[in-house]
Formats: sequence, C-alpha cells, structure tokens
Amino acid sequence: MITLKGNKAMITEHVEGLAETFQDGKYPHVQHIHVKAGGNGTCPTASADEDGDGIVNTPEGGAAYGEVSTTLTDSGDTSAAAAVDVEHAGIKGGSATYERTIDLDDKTVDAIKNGGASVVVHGLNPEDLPKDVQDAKSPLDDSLPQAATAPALCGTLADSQMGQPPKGGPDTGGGSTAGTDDTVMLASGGGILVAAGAAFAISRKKKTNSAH
Ligand SMILES: [Cu+2]
Repeated sequence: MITLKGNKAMITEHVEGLAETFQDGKYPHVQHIHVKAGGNGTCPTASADEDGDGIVNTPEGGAAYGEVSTTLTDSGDTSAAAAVDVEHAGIKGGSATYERTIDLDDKTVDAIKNGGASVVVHGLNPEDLPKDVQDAKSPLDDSLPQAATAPALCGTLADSQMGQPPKGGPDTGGGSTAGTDDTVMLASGGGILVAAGAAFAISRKKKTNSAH
C-alpha cells in the first residue's frame, strides 16, 4: 500500500513465500515501482515467457509493467540507478515487512494515479529452476544470476479509498496467474491518495510447484 501526499509516498508492504536464502545470507529481493509509458500497467502472465525457458525474465515482463522508475531500497538511493543494488535490496529473506517514506518524481506519481504503476519484487529461487536457467546471467547485470532479477511478485497499483484494501488477496496456491482484477478504483479526497495492490506470484510456465 502506498499513501501519497503530494510527492511523498508512505509505503507499507508485506511479502511472504519468497526464496529465503542466497549463498550464505538472506536472499536480497530487489523491488521497484515500474511505470508503463501511456498507463495501463499490468502484470505479466506465464505467456510473457517469449524465449520459452520456463520463467518470465525482467525484459519479458517489461512489456506488461514497463520500466523501473523507483527502486524500493532499504536505505539511500531510490532512483532507477539503484535497480540492481542487491546490498540495499528492500526485501531480504523469504518473508518481510517493508516500510519507508520516500519522495517520488512527478512521472511516478502520475503513473500511480493513472494506473500505469506496478510494484515488482524480484528474485526466484534458483533451485526451482532448470539447470540451464539457473546458470544464465541476468540480462540486466551479468554479475548477477538471472534468477536474482527475474520478477517473482507483481501487483498493479490502483486508487483505493482510505482504509479499503483491495478485494481478495494473493492466491495461496502455486502457479497462480498475475492479475489486477482484485483492485478497487475509488476516488479519495483530502489530497491523500491510497494506492493498493495485492501481488500475485508470476507463475512458471510449467506448474510443477509453487515457484516462489
Ligand atoms: Cu523491478
């Protein structure tokens, strides 16, 4: 949930069920607000897997959710320049609560109001992936494995009345498809706009397990 007052955004987020560990530490899940030019941000479904390797990687997902506009880091830089800063990843480990108040640029604020903004949490568990997919480098940063930057959760933000969470909730079963039909679109007064979205796991092409 993001509460907007002008360009100030109070972000509260809870995630669970993501990959827990990476090497010896907590898995760094980078996360962003993505902005789709022209609005109509959505979350990719498994059909976005153009190269057929079994996962939706970040460029493949971009057709649905657009480019990184804001990086939801744990501290410091929140610009797109910090997109793959795993050291300051906003989510560390499989379950976490993220709370931070940051300033957004005008483009991002407009996109949130216009339905063009989605929150994407990245980082799949390599052990869930086929060997060749495990070994592939990230298309964003070849010092990182592809799994680290592939999207794991995605939710499109929509206007929501104060205190009204989106209807429904994340599918607790494996292999759910991305969707935005759980959001509510209601005007709110007083200059505060609450944008909320429940994120859905981006399913693997083959529903062999709960990929997150
Ligand atoms: Cu992202």
